[in-house]
Amino acid sequence: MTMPNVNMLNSLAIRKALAEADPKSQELLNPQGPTPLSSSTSKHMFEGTADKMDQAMGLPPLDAELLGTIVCQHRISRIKHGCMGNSTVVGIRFPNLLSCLSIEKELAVLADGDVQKELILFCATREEQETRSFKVAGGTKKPSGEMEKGNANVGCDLRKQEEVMEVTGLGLSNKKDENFGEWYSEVVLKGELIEYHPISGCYVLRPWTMSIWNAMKKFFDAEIEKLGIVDAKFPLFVNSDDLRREKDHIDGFAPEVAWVTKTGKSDLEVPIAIRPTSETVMYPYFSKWVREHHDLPLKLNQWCNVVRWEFSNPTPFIRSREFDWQEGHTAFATKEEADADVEEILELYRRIYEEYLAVPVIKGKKSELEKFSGGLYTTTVEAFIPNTGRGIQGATSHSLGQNFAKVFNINFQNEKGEKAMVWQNSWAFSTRTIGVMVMVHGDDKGLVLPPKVASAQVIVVPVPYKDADSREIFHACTSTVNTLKKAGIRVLADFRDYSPGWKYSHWEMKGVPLRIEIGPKDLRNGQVRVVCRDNSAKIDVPVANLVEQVNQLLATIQQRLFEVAKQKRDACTQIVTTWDEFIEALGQRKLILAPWCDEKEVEKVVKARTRNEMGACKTLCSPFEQPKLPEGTLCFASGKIAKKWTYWGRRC
Ligand code: 87F
Repeated sequence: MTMPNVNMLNSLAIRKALAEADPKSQELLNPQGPTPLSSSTSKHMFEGTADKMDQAMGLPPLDAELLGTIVCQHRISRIKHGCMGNSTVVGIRFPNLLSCLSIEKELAVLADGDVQKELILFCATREEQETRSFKVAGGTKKPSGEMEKGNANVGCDLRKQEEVMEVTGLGLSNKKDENFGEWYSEVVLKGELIEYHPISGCYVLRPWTMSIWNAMKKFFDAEIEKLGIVDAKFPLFVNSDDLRREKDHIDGFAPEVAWVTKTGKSDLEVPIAIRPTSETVMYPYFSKWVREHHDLPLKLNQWCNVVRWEFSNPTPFIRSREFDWQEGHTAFATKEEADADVEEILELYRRIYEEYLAVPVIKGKKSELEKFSGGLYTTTVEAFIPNTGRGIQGATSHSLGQNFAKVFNINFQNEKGEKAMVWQNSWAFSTRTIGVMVMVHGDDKGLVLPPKVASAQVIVVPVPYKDADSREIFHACTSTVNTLKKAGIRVLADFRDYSPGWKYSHWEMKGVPLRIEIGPKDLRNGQVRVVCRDNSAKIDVPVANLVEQVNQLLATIQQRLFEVAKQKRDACTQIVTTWDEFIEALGQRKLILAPWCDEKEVEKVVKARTRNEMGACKTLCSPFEQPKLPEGTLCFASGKIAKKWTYWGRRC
């Protein structure tokens, strides 16, 4: 017997079932009136067959009235109908979750997003052996203000799709090259990195994120300990007088500071700021603790969250109103020591990006316009996102000079017995690192995690076959997990009652670097099949060499991710020497390297002249590694003598 067209059949069968149960529901599903039912969808066609299948699968009988039978994904299902408050309820028995997807989409379309016409689908699956419910209309709305421009945000529709796809493992609905912003939103949500929160710009960081963050934290903690930097914890709140003490510092940032103005029903006499950064929280204590040269250097680090009330489009990890970071604050007796600290920390940031996240960065110095206004100079690691053609500041290490020391009276008696002011630095990297990593490596199947930061480096999936002994396969999986664990490899096995294909998609979405599949043939041959997440390469590995080969493959993936990302970035880099070349390269979304006179006013002019719908072009940094600048080379923008090569681009 040939199966009728699945989509058409779903629609017709639902209409028929609902019409029979409740004439009003026909209106709901088809405002134009009833749809004639083709003979192939006759209610009686499959009668009895579904019950037999249920029995064979050991499913309990459905206790609602049987209204119809449909064919979905070549499987036989049963449809039931009822009411729940304002909602129309459709109960469908499916043998598996996959078969539920097409019908659910159909219902979503018919319900047309109208909450009054909310449809709830109940689906008993073979995998779950229980009823699941999906809202196919209405759904949880994202906080307002996160839907604009359809860029890095997810709306109701996406949320709805997500509910469907999460259980079906069918993957992403946006492609990285076609719809980058939406692709990113989907990946961070479905990769189980974040969850949305009702307050716009705030996100739940899920365990999958925190393990990435903790891998970086572990590295950084060990390195700063070697440098004699110690941890401290300062309060979340800033006294408003302290916040305003360093005027240069706070002026430009004031609109982003969040204030506590009330407790319960009473207004606070003096509002309290929530830390956007901790200079003004910490430095009154620096002033107290530093008395003479033996108290120096003072080198503190704190891991904490900060709040900056951003007004531009919030994007998970990249631009959020609350984020986690480490902030380091150091004070020295001499400028030389302070300069060395700025450099040492910047090198650690480079290593986090390049060695852990496999993201190439450029180390350099910020222009006067782009530096932290409260400091002397700012150094940075700059990343680039080829898909958007935008640069992104990865982490910064600032020389504060003596600006804050003056304002907060951080003085000491030097070796000669004279009064002197300290030299200070501050530096930070934040959870933005994770967003950059996702943007650089993710693909159309989801996250791609570098092995060094992946919570699970290997996922083991049993692939049982009908006639084969599944117990033996499960046993081989467990022993694979134990062997790898013993060798210090982070490994999980997925023994859930889903199909292997579903599990593949699920763990690909979550970006696990290696998948090990074990089926009957592998058992017979004393091997396992290893699949690389980044390039889909498949390798049969003898069980005897497992640990060695897995370690090797993880190292290869780590390296390959970096190399591929670097090649892509380099392919987007354009050297220009004239204004016309500059504008052309900007239009092509390039990372631009140009000879520059290093004048603040000239940067302002370039920014103004490139301000269009894509956003103004800024300096990203002047790289420490400077290409040769032949004498007499002119600035691409002003025509004056160029002082240095500088990277320019639009910013994320
Ligand atoms: C927003 C509101 C208030 C950035 C802000 O980069 C103040 C600020 O001071 C602010 N946004 N900044 C600059 C932060 C400088 C700095 N502080 C410690 C760092 C690294 C670590």
